[in-house]
Amino acid sequence: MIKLYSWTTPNGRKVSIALEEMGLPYEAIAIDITQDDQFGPEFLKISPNNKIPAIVDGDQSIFESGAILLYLAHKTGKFLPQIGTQDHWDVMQWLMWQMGGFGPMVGQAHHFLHYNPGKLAYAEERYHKETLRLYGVLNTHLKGRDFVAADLSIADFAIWPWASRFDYHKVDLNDFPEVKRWYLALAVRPAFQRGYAQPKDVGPVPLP
Ligand SMILES: N[C@@H](CCC(=O)N[C@@H](CS)C(=O)NCC(=O)O)C(=O)O
Repeated sequence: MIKLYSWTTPNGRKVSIALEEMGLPYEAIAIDITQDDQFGPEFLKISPNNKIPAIVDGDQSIFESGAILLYLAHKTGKFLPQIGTQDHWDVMQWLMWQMGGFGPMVGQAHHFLHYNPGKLAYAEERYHKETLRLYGVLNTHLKGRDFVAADLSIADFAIWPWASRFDYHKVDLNDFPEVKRWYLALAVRPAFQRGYAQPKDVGPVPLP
């Protein structure tokens, strides 16, 4: 059975949501990053960058959430269209958009606006502005679409858990109605709700 090393954060939930949607059996192992579990020598053997998530599947060991999502999509043949099609690259480009922007930048917004407010006005402004810009891009893209790409995909699994922290990055989803519609449609899916509650249940999916 797949072992998922994770915590109750957007990057961790990407993978638990994917596992739930794919119907893959897994064991979620809590790596409490508030207690520095991510620096433990056993965990570093599978995640040398000392960050969650990581998975072990038989003799395969993978860290970096984007790589894990791709691994799971290839393993199951689900949620990633066949390579060579535009649909495939639509998923890939939005997955990379999340990994390179709507994760790192929004994460910095969390750092300065939620965890350490009032310490550095310039950084708060910079990352909030960039977060709002990224929401604008996503909002425009989602017009007339139910999902980020043609169908539900690993790109939705990657982006949605970050949007679920709208409160941390001080975004009113009412200002981005297409993102709100997409977010709410996925929030009611039982697999998203089960994945959100891993590796421990800290309350229901946030609703705007
Ligand atoms: N690029 C990595 C980022 C992972 C990441 O930032 N994980 C955070 C939690 S969401 C973490 O483990 N932080 C612990 C630390 O920085 O010490 C991925 O997508 O897997």
